[in-house]
Amino acid sequence: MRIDVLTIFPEMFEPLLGASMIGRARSLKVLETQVHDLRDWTHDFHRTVDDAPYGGGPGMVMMVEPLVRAIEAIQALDERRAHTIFFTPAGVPFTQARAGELAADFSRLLLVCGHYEGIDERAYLWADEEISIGDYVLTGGELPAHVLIDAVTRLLPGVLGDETSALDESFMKGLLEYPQYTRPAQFRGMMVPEVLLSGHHANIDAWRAEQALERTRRRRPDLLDEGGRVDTEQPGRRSS
Ligand code: 4GS
Repeated sequence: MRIDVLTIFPEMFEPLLGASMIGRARSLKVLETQVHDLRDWTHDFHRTVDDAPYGGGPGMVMMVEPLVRAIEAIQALDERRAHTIFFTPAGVPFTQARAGELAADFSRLLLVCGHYEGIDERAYLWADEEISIGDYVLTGGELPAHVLIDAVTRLLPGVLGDETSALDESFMKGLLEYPQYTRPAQFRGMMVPEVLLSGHHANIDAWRAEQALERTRRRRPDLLDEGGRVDTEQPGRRSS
């Protein structure tokens, strides 16, 4: 997959894109990233990308002209069409299911990071999709872009080892994770649950399933349906 990012803070991307899983995906050539400075598409001496809102009010608005020039120029850098995503609290809430679809359905994404109070409404005509990463207000779309890149990259074929398949494809899909333990077996008087030390795999699987379900009931009942079962009708869940 190729991911292009359009931002006024390109320097925010290089460190995170080089680290951890995303760095590995790039080394493996599973992921290619290109970060673009929106100011490269301004024409004035001060490289202006924002202006005061029509109608008055606080703050500044991101101008449509540099944004659209940039999007069209970046589109033309590759023959694959880039599925273009804008980040805004007014977007569709981002989910694991959407991350999976983006990883599976597109070979190229263009992530547009807004700043200031907002983006000139006319620029949204160039968005294929508007995504929100949660109900809070950030200073810019850069952190949402990082969140999306991280969530999508780990789902690209070959990026993770065995780790994913076991957990993500299991009967515990749609539930919170069961509690995990590693050595030592006793820490300050706290024991690892006996069943995990037993080596009895059927019992261990049953215990984990029960724990995942119980934890989901207590902490995230919204993920379950009326009967307290995994809700396959959840908007964020994939039915397949
Ligand atoms: C989000 C969010 C966000 C909104 C960007 C105010 C700067 C800011 N974007 N999910 N202008 N939450 N964007 O807070 O996606």
